[in-house]
Amino acid sequence: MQPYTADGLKDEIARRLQVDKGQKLEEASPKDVYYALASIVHGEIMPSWNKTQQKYKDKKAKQVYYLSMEFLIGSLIKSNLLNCGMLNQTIEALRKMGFHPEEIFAQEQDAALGNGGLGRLAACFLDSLSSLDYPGHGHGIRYRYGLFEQRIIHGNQVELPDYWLKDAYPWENRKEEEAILIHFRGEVHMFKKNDGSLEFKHENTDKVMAVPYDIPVVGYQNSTVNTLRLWSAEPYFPPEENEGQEDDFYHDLEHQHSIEQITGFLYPDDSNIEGKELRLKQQYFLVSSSIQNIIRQFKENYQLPLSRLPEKVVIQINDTHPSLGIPEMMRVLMDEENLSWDAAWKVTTGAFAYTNHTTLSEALETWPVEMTEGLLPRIYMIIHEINERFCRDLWFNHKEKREEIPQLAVIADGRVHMARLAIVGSFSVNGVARIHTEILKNQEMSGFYSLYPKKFNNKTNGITHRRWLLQANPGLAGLITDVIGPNWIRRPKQLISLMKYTKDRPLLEKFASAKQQNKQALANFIHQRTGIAVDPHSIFDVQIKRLHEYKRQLLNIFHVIYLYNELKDNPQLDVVPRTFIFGAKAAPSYYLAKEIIKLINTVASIVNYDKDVKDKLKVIFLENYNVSLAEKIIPAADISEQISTASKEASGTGNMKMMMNGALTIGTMDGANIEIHDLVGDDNMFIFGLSAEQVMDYYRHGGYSATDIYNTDDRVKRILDQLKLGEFGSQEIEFKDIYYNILSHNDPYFVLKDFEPYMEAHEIVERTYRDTYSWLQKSVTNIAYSGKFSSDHTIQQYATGIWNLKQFKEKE
Ligand code: 26Q
Repeated sequence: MQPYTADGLKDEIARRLQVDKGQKLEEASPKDVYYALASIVHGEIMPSWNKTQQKYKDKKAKQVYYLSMEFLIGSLIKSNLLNCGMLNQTIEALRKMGFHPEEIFAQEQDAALGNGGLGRLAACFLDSLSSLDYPGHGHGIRYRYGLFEQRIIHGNQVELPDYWLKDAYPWENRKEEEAILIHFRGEVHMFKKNDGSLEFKHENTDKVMAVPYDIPVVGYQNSTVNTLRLWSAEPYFPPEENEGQEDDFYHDLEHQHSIEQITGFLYPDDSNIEGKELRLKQQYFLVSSSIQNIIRQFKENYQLPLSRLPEKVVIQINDTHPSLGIPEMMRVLMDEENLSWDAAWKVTTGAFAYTNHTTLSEALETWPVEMTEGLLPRIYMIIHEINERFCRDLWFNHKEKREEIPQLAVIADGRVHMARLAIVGSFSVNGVARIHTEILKNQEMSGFYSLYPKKFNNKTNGITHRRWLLQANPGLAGLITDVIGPNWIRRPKQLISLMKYTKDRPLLEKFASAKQQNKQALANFIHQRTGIAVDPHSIFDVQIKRLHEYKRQLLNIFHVIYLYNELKDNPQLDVVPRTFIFGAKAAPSYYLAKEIIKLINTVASIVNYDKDVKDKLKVIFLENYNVSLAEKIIPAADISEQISTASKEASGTGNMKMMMNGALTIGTMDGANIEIHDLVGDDNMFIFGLSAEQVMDYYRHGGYSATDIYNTDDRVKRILDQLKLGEFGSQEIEFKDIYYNILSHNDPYFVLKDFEPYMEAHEIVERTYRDTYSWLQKSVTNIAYSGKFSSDHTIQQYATGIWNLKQFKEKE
């Protein structure tokens, strides 16, 4: 890519404004400048993009396709500039032009095409694939509406539509000529062919066009540009029916509308999922487009028989959401390419690999047989056959499994079990953190593990250190480079060299000052957004993630209420000032989660204006938590709250982001917290609470009574009574449902059970913070060990352990 100087860039922006819009620089709005800049960057990316794709073709490289219903990519302008090596010049050019660079960058709408961890993971993986020169692409859906925008009104979450495509999206290229036809409903007819084999014809179908929009995925200063291909649903007009249809105008409009609905919006829930038919349509739409596309490209580019597809193609499915890709590949290979069942099965199971992201039973996908069969009759036949053959194999070849067949069958209780389909149809099944994979193997999926022990493997999640450190925290990143040189940027594990400096006091001061600047910036932002002045020298205690009972934001706010009560009783109490920062969206239909949001906001509205606790305690709920907001909060965090009920959080990735930015974790032994603990130990994080084994034991044998704790711990009783009696806010605002959920449902997430150890852990946090020097040592230790959680490392593990994929480093 051609390096621009700041002046060159400035001239080019001015020239584009003139040529494209007839504008002088003085007349240009921040949005005009953003578009001019994005078009320059896109122009820079284009040649490398074409070259990369041509190289893959010429060299017949093996490629990985990451299929996901979600890609939470956020904003791309800064990361594209960074990866093209243009970020510093751009910042300088914009300043010279009299603009605030961040204001220009903020013109881009976040692409919120995901709910949370799973979607963001997919985005980090794409960044690492390109940055490590792996031939790897994403396939997803171009939702017209992304995850809802959250407003907090009188403490309540209100959802607004996220019409992110209102203004043109500068990074996408529509590829109409590569559109693919998708079939729903219709009838399947069976014929006997001359050789005696059966032929299936799927007829009278509802047809939908899948039109791809390609977004470049730019590697970090390496000229590799892969593709994120997002599919959009459009009506299909058969060539012969193009004219003379005026009669049906309104009928056609209605039809068109119902088709465009398929890619209309992202479903906003990530647990307690409802089996809505439109969601199933979306899933099949994604996999049918992607699989047909993959097979078409394989035939065009490789000149190999389809039996050899697994040598050149591997398909990773992000949870079970794309698991219909398995029967879809069978369909294409048999019905369109004339492979036998056995040959098609060998190809399919050689190409698919499945990642599981949850053990929560509410979040495991199953679809009613009637719905599946009605919408996808041919696909259902194939799933049925997969199930028959699988169950027959169990019956005849695994006699010890006969009794377990109902728990293993792909179709059971009138439903299709997607995780079972994914396991049976894939050569690899992985969990996303060590403990999560162990739970899959030994509990949730033990029946399958004993059947296919070699399929199961762990791939601990990771995050891209380029976005989450280099780009989001330039102050800290610059300091690190000053200390250990720039090699950590390409080799993040080299952050470990920082361990040589943990006793260097003057240097630790510099780390402190980098953090302080970020805290000041966040304090300014909070003031501008909420009107509340927070003390930038207080401990910034951060919990940012989707709102879920198992993530236990409730435990956090109970701690806040406890501190508040203490300060009310004794306003002179000597405490280190704290600012509790929350960001969380609740699924719109998740009542209790919304009540917890209301509670946090209600507590905030009392605490923040109470003179007795002034300067000692602040509670900030930042609305509309998204990728861009995360980039502002994470660099400023002192404490990272990772307090899920042990065994429930598959991995977590926010924990890694905050660690990499020098925050200390307070957390349970759950998900990737355990692997953070492996690295930094008890001295450098605050572990508390029940272990996963204890939690699972309680579930199995009972034995814990929430009421006992309520009756014996005065602090707990006081808090719960305050909720019940409406002591927070007015009498109208009371939190009886939270109260009863804990006491009548026996506290299913062990909030009361872990209350005491959590309070103790927070006391240790406070004591540790008072010793600035020791705190800084721990902070730098966390940064030093965080390189292992770069998604570069994770992707290397996928590439060698599952995909058998080679880095494609071919010099021009
Ligand atoms: C499924 C069917 C119908 C509607 C919605 C869904 C659906 C959508 C999203 C189900 C689940 C999700 C998202 C799950 C998720 O984000 N899981 C998180 O994945 C992270 C990456 O592996 C982990 O770090 C987190 O621990 C896990 O909670």
